[in-house]
Amino acid sequence: MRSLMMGLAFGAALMFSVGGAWAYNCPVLVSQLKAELPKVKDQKKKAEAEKLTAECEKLHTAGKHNESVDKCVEAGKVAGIKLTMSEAAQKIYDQMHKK
Ligand SMILES: [Cu+2]
Repeated sequence: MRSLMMGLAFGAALMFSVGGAWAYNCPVLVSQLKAELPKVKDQKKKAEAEKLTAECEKLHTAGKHNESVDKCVEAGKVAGIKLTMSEAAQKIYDQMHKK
């Protein structure tokens, strides 16, 4: 019983810390996009990526970090911007998207 409680407490702590790192990742991606977007020459791609970046920010504010990161990654792909995530965030992202 005691070990189960410890396990639960540990699990909750782990989830919290990972969730924290994950949530923190959206603003990191948004700032990377915003720094690179002005350099995008293709106006159509730029506009599309700007729209996706705005959605990413909105979703992050709404607490939907999974969807938010997805939008940012999509924006990066559209605009050809290489985004870098923290190692922890990259792991979660890979896990979410492995089939
Ligand atoms: Cu977020």
